[in-house]
Amino acid sequence: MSVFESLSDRMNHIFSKLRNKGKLTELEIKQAMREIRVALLEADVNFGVVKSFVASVSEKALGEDILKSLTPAQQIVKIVNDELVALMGSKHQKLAVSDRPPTVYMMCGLQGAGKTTMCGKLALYLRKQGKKVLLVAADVYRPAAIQQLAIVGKKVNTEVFEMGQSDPVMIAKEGVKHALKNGFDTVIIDTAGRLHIDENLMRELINVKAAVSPAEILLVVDSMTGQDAVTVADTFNRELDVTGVIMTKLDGDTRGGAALSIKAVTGKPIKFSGTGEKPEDLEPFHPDRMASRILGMGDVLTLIEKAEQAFSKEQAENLQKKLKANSFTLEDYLEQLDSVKKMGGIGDMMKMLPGMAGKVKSEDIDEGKLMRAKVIIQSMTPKERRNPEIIKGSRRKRIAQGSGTSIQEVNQLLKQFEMTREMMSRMQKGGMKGLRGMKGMKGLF
Ligand SMILES: Nc1nc2c(ncn2[C@@H]2O[C@H](COP(=O)(O)OP(=O)(O)O)[C@@H](O)[C@H]2O)c(=O)[nH]1
Ligand SMILES: [Mg+2]
Repeated sequence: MSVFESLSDRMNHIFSKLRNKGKLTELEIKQAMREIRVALLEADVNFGVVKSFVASVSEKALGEDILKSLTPAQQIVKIVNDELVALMGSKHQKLAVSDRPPTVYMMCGLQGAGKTTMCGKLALYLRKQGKKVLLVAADVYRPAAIQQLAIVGKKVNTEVFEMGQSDPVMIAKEGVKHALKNGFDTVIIDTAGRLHIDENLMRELINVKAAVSPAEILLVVDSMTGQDAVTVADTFNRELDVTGVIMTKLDGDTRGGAALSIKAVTGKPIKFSGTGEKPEDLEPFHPDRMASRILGMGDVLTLIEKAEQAFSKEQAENLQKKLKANSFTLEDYLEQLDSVKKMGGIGDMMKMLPGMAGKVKSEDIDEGKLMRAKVIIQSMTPKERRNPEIIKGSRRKRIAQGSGTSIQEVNQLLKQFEMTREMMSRMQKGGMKGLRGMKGMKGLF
């Protein structure tokens, strides 16, 4: 399951009912608005947010031009889309950068929200943009927390500044000094959390803030905690005047209520989301792309960005040449399967394709199948991999035996390969549009 999956399902259902009707009466539109309201509440969106959202969509949807229009359903989808985008903050908000280096980002949030993990993700993200990043360990209450940041830093090849369990305010200051002296242009400060908001914690954070004047105070909240995350965000924001929110564990949040409520409740934008435990599992938060996902229109831009990260440039160019020459082989397919794995698995990818969000369920996607596909291809001779058409009956049997699979599975893999080849050559010619109308995408993997 991924974030917004159930909301996306509901929305799709509501809109497909509208589409089937053609012209709409006022009553039918009102009924749809009620259904949207229920869908949002079930997605755990803040009650007040739902109320004003539905009021605003209703007002526009019940306008004269929609009632008279020949394609009212489409126009209502557009209205809902625009309102969702506005609700989540309209545009992607980039991280601020200080005029005078170093730029300091201070993380805050409750214990377990994902601050330390996010420090590593941000460090990696910023390093890829050419920044020289220093991590500072200012969560001093547990020795394990400093150790954890040290491990995170090592994973992403980033220096960690620590002074053991001394005063967090002093550590933050010394960290910034260390950055200045050693040519780091960006400092990320990891701070302590508590299980609940408490006064001492807030005071400490306020002191750290005063000591280092951060360019951003980034509040990390766990999206799986739903409306609690919204309350926490509201409180932290009142005390600390944060500059942005980072929603973690979006991969485990099927409802998305917090992501949809936080901007409206706190007035502060979501800047990033965390989508897994690995350092690469970070996505800049784009309200328009999120709205697209909710409405089942896919998020091709994020997909392309992920692909760019996973495939090297040469790999992509090579692939293009092969597709043009029609010489895409099972060897290339094997390479592709590996890249797909790097991109975070097939399930997440497929859901970003237009029209697939409501159709592909996580349960449908069997990552084990991906592994078996690899084993099957590895059991073929190089000649077979390059000329899949020679793989007939006896060869199929040998391959099945060699890979510990069945002939059916070998057949299936060859069929998938053919389909992938077709899909890619269609994309090559007509972009994503070329995929429309292509049958059997669902069974692809
Ligand atoms: N699935 C998932 N787990 C995450 C994500 N971010 C953090 N975690 C996990 O959440 C737990 C707490 O994270 P940590 O960074 O130690 O939280 P902190 O107490 O705020 O520093 C760890 O087990 C992380 O691996 C995320 O985006 N997705
Ligand atoms: Mg931590």
